[in-house]
Amino acid sequence: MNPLLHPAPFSRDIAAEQSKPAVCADLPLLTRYSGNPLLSRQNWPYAINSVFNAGAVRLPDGDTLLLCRVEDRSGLSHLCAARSKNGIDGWRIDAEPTLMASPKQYPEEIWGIEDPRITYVPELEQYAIAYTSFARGGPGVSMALTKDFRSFRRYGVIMPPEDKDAALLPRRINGYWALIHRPMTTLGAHMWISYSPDLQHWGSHKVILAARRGGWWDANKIGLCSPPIETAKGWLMIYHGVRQTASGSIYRLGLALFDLEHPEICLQRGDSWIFSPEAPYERVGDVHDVVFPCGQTIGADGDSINLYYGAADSSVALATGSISCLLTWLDANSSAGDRSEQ
Ligand code: BMA
Repeated sequence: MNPLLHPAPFSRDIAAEQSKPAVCADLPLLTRYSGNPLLSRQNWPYAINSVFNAGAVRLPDGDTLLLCRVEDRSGLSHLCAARSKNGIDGWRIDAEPTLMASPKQYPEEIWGIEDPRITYVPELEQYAIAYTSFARGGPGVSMALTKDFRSFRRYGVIMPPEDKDAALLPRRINGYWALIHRPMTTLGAHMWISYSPDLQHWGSHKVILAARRGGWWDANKIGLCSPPIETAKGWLMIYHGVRQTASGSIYRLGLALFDLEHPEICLQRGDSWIFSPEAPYERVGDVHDVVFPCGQTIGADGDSINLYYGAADSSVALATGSISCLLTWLDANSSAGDRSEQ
């Protein structure tokens, strides 16, 4: 097993957490890289409109791979891989799209594919990519498996429209694969979990985190950001909340923690957001006031994280943080469980 792909043993996380609780209880928890944005239209080897919302993974050779959502000049999106030795600069971008929509085979992708979340699955020795496929019925969740980000086994739509913001957990839960996703239902835009014996057939659907109501920062619409991180305390989840205002939406980030063996149980949910559009490249772009992570990598210490996020639907940016700090902050700033009824 490649240690770069997996957090270090839990004991090390806990040790780090105990050594810095006072500092971690305060914001900011995520620090913007001073050279942001990392990637934008100008960096691309072919003509595009924008690049944003990238899935992320550390490859066995230590490289960071970003699978970026690229919007071409027809307005439709495809996925394109960029690789870097240090996850910061020196990006080597595929000369052509890495994964294109295939509408002949998958008509539900007729308007493109978007927002990939990558999970390395040790049992399969492959990466599972959950992405949004877009067509007349609206956005749905599709899945593909790959070993190398060069060839892909496509599963097609696994959650029909309207659904998006999905990621697979890296291991089975009680014998079943588990997918977090965000269907739009008559109940609203809440996060659900579904289980499958084979990655193709899904059931046992349950709401795991509901959008709050009224004046909350995460009222009415929430969704998963990067794939949940397994820690000794539970699955740590970064999610986005969408605030509707008179001048448009604001996409901000919050934290929640879920039970390791029963991930439908929310153990903690932060009351305030932890990251919000502030920098010019987050506030102004094709869609103003958006921070939208789809991936992170974890350092060799098992604690430091590089969070890669789309900024204003126009570029890819980086913020760094520490898993133990995020957990410590949750301890100090959450109500028990889910306060969505409040
Ligand atoms: C969401 C998704 C994201 C996008 C965000 C802001 O609904 O479509 O791809 O970044 O809106 O436009």
